[in-house]
Amino acid sequence: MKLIGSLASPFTRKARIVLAEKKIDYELELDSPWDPGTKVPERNPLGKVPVLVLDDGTTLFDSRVIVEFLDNASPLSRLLPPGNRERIEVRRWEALADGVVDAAVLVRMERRRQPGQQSPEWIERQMGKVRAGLAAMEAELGDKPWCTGSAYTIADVAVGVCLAWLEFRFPDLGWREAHPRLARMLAKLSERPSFAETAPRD
Ligand SMILES: N[C@@H](CCC(=O)N[C@@H](CS)C(=O)NCC(=O)O)C(=O)O
Repeated sequence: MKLIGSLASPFTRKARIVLAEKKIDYELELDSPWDPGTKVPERNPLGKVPVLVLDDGTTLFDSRVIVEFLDNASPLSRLLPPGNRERIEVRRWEALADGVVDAAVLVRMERRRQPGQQSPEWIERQMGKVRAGLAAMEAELGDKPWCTGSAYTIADVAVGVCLAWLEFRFPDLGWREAHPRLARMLAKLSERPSFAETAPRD
């Protein structure tokens, strides 16, 4: 199978980490949807990465669909628990972490516009979501080793990707001081080969 995405994309990284954790062979095709010559819209009508292309040509998106497919494709290192309540708790964490990234991406895009065209209100609205999401993750993590307890799941992958990407794109945010538990968790995650090998870069 082939994964299409960019090395800077947090959602592509989520899929790459899952592929590494589950030891699934794949080809990585680099394509940024922001490049003028991008072929991403031919694979995903939404023009977003990641896209997973299966051997029969089927295209899968978005990252949550890809993660679920991959988790079921191999029994190794299950990242989604089978029980309904447990699985939904994990997916809720993933939605929270992905939502923080979505809001931060909107801030980044707004800041790329001409200064006179930027909306400070819009930026502040999205930054409010980033701050509220981080606060919720810090509180809900508590003293647990992983997001939902003792098992490492896609929740931890999504939170780690979110935190590392904020550090990559918003180095002045300074989230670590107010979120020491999240900071400890990112340090622990960064030691995993799946994270170390996929650190975001341009
Ligand atoms: N919900 C999607 C979000 C994917 C997404 O926003 N990808 C970004 C790169 S990180 C993208 O391709 N943006 C291009 C665009 O919005 O046109 C997922 O989980 O895969």
